Amino acid sequence: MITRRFLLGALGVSTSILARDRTAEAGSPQASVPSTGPLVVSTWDFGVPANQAAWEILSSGGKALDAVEAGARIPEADLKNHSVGRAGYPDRDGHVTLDASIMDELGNCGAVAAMEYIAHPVSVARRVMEKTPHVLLVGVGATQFAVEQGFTREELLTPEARAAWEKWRQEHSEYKPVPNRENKDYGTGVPGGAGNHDTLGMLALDRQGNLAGACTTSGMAWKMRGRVGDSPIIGAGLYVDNAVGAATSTGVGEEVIRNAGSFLVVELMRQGRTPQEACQEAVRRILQRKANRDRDFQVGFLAISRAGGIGAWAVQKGFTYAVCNSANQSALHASPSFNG
Ligand code: SD4
Repeated sequence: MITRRFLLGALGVSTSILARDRTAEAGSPQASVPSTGPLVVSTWDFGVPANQAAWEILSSGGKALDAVEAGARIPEADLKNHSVGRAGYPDRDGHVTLDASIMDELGNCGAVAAMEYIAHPVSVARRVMEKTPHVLLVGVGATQFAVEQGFTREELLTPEARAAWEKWRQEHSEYKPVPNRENKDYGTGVPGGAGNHDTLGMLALDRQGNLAGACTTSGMAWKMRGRVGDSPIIGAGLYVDNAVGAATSTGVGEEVIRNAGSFLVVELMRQGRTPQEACQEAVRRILQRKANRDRDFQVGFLAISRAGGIGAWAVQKGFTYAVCNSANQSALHASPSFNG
């Protein structure tokens, strides 16, 4: 079992950072320059190369917002990654539909959901934020907006993803109305785990002391057509408050949406919890609502405070997250969890 002390030690988080975190709720909305220096964290192992792309911007004094967009574009372009961007696994009808969100230090945010044919949803989300009066564009409207903005319209279903979908169809000739239950993780056997579908959630703190976050995914593999998870929902899959901290999530999005997960994590930090305590409590709330029913799913939260503290917690073991700062650009950590 990974103890709190072990995790903090592994992260190099000092008790003075924790002490500062506990006073976060008293903080003003103005950013304070972090004594920890810039920092970027991401969900899952593919967060390591994503962090490194973000780090190129952060380490040269760039903005957290630019860093998280650049970082999220790495798994979006990775043909081996079947859970984010191009080459993502399709829905049950064979369509690759992408979700993404982005949020900056001022509370500006943008998102796209169930968007087809555009390989970099995080960048379209940023355009929604910067070029429209809206927060969220969906489906054909999102694709239309992206094309108007100069993004290339292209097929995102790769031969490998198509083959995996066809295999799934053969094995599931009768459609079952609870698609998440079909998405068993190959390692732990739970929906939302690391085996076949993950999400990149990325949070950054820049040299100016400003926070930003991004979240990008192709959602649950073989989902119902039109299904949208937590990742493009501000407050569910992503939330940033420059006075407090930032949070993101991965796993079964329905469970996160029901509990406004990332907003909850940030609010708990505002009340004085450390990032890790806040993530743990948010997972506990999700499980509490489930009572003793249907607890065989994965949800993981990752959070940073404005002081540079880091925390994570998950329902099941197996959730990993990448941490990148001036000391180490390729660290990967195992999140503590309730179940093992
Ligand atoms: C979703 N949260 O669409 C995403 C999927 C995911 O691990 O993160 N799976 O619900």
